[in-house]
Amino acid sequence: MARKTLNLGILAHVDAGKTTLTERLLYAAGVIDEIGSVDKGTTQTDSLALERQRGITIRSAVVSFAIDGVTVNLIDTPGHPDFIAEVERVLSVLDGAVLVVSAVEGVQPQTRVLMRALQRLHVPTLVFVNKIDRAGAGDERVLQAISERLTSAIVPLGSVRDPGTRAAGFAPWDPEDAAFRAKLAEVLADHDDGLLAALVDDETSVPYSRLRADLVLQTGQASVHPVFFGSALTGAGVDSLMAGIAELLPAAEGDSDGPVSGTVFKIERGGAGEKIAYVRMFSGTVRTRDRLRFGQEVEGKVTAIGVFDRGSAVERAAVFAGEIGKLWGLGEIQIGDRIGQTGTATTQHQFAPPTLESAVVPRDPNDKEALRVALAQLAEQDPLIDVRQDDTRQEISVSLYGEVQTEVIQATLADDFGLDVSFRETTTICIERPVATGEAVEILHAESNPFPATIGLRIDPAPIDSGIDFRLQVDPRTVPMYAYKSLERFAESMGRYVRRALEDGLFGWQVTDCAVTMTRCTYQSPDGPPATRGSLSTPADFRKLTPLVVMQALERAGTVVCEPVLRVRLELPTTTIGAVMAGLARLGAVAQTPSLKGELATIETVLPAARAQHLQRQLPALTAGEGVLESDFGGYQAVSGVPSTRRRMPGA
Ligand SMILES: Nc1nc2c(ncn2[C@@H]2O[C@H](COP(=O)(O)OP(=O)(O)OP(=O)(O)O)[C@@H](O)[C@H]2O)c(=O)[nH]1
Ligand SMILES: [Mg+2]
Repeated sequence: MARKTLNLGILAHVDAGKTTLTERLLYAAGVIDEIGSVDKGTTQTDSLALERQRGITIRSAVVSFAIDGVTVNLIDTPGHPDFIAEVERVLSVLDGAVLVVSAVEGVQPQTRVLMRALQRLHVPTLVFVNKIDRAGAGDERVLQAISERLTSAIVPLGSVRDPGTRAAGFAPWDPEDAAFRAKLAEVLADHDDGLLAALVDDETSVPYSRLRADLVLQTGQASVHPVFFGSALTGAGVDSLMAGIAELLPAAEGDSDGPVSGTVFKIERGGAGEKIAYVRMFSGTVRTRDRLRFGQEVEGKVTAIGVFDRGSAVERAAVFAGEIGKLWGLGEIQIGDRIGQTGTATTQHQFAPPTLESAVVPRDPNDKEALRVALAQLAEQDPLIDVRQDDTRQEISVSLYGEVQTEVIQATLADDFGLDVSFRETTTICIERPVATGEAVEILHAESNPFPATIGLRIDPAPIDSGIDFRLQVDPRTVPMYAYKSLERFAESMGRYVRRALEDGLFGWQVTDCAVTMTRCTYQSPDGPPATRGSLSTPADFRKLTPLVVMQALERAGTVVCEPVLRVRLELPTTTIGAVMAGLARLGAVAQTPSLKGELATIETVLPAARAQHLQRQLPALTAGEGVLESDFGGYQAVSGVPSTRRRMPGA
């Protein structure tokens, strides 16, 4: 029997109603008999104690339901920007998404960030305009905002009655409705020349069945986004959305007999502290007792499998292509690992990285080791917190997105690990970019070289956002093949050593946006060239020598420290333009000329992340409480003045 699975993400700005909608969908599908509430802490997907206390989602959670013979694995994600990494980890495993927009608040900053990511990855996406029951709910106004600020390739599939009241409802358009058909045809024709030609010929000649089939096709290609309206609270419109999910989003196609391939997108610990890996299978079948390869040449044996089926995961003997499985027994597995093959999935980040860091200090100094272990476990679930040990200060620091995440880490350490900690003041995480070309070499047997190997490296500046590119430019005969087996393995290992060395630049920051070329290589062996004296060169020698050469090359290249900046968009009453422009000038921001629309002005500017926070705090005073600030990660810009060095001062 062919299994059909749809892995569906629910994404939105914080509080738009994702978890409530998830609950509604489970109820509509008959998985639960009673609808839980976020406010009472009784939903299926906000299952962590902290989520229930705070009424917000912190971790992505999977639940499933069946509809028209398709198993839908629904992934409820957090909307708070501090937890954007949770969304990032699931993006690569989705077959489709529902983007929830509040009918009251409309398109919000995070809505845009998420939609852009979904579009970049071509994830078929339906839009659900939620909360039509709430006072102030709009329909046309929200459609207008979606079309202007998210995408114009939208087709509302129905209309709202009595918005803003408990009786608010949604009715799908009648296929015979001429205005609906015209709108549908118009949007579809944008991506379908055949349809366009047929329409130009005779608009009425295209049967509705063809338009609908085209809608399914183009939704599946993520070129058109059907829009539904409803209320997760009252249930209005939820049946239409359910039907839309089944009809319009493409279920996974994967070959269960093919080679094993899957991606690990979530790690959690079970009741006994055992590691559980959530894997989305793209191809092949994994059975209990199978030995799997993953990560950097690691192997493990699967001891148990859970597969999502009508609600939560149930124990099964195998997980097939297309499905999401929970795997037990793989002690060393990490988020981002691909199973069935080695190497991690391409880590093309879709969202901004954390831009803050802070030292975590246990109140009881004797808890240092316990804290290290606890943070290592949290980092399994969220690698971006990037736990670092600062040896000079004897402190541990983590990367952070913001205050809410800091509070959550603090509470988790207290609740789950019994550790009472405080965070030092957060500081901005900068990066370093090389400014020129720098080259260095350490020669085998040279006085300055403590290791039996020759390594020559050249570092060149590379385009912004290109990351680190490593390549070999050496005679293959000079490569210690006996130790690395193949040229590819050598290149892969050297690339890894180089990347590790570049984590700490001249000012202590991650070095990026550079091309590193290995220009010289020699090894020492009893037989091969250049067989002379001493011991065999080992991989450890190449690994240890690399950072020395990298640092020398980097010193010659020089680096510039760059800080994270935000693109800021301010909306304010025209009467306050003068005050706001003066405020921006005080923060050293160069603002574009305000654009005016009636009583409202929009000002756009770019500000260092730290200063954007000041602006946010001053805005109410500058605009009589009327100003709205939206910000977006704008990459990194060279700091003006004295470059900051990563804090390594003696302990405070
Ligand atoms: N009136 C009304 N309230 C809603 C609706 N959907 C959700 N809410 C309320 O909005 C609040 C947020 O709902 P959640 O479901 O937690 O929103 P969320 O998108 O999951 O939030 P995060 O996961 O924290 O980003 C809760 O108080 C819900 O009761 C709706 O359709 N109508
Ligand atoms: Mg939620």
